[in-house]
Amino acid sequence: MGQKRIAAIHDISCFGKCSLTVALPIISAAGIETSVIPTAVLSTHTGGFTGFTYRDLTEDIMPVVDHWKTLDLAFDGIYTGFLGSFEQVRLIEQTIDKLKTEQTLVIIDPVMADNGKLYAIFSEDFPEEMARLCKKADILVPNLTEAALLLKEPYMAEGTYTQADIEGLLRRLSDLCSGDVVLTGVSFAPEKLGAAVYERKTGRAEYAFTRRIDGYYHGTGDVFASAVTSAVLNGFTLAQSAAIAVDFTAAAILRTKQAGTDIRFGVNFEQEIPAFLKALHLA
Ligand code: PXL
Repeated sequence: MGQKRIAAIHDISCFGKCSLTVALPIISAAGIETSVIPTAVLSTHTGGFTGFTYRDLTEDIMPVVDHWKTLDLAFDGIYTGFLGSFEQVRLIEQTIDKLKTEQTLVIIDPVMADNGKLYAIFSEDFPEEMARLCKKADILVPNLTEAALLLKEPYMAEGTYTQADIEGLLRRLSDLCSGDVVLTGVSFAPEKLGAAVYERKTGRAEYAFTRRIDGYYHGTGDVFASAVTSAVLNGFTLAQSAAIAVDFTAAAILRTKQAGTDIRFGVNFEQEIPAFLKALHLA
């Protein structure tokens, strides 16, 4: 069987483990060739650090795509995350149009917000732009804050929503993208946290929960979405993929918490890769 290939389109945050420094090792470890389009190079991610450098690579995106087009490359997946500007969002829409074929699964993590708040670097009109890109997703992977912003609905804080609320949100997100949805940060009980999955073809919602580990660790959304991407491209159902990704992410967070690491420094997903590969039946 031929090896699967994806294009991962994110920034490189040189320190702090998120975006490409997470996507590349995780998806590669899962046996998938991971081509990259770096959208920017930062000294660190923007979550909790000040004074970080930011080298914008917007001008390089389309020349990379156009060169790839001359090579007749086929992609089984296109996976996008953090995008730094309106222009980048538009260029990634064009990139998907150029690189996607019938076999390509488009996975979009609309990175822009958490805990009820838009990240400070984005303007209030950014979510509308991101919502347009999300229409191209076969699998959309937002958290609850991003879901609310994409749908222009009030954010539902934990403890204020029911299962019916979540399932309504899943359906509206699926209508937005005409695809499947994995919604992260869902909790119906204080000691459990996880993801809700909606497959458009069955119209059914499923859940994957794990024991909650207190503390907000940076980059966990990228670890999760990279793991979902890895599992789906290895042939697992979306619900199975979400369960594998929830377990992998939670194990990495627990290991990091036990080590007492600064929450800005990212999670120790590297030492959970052997268990992740076992869950994927690759080891
Ligand atoms: O983890 C998402 C992410 C990716 N890249 C950059 C970020 C963030 C979140 O803040 O700042 C540069």
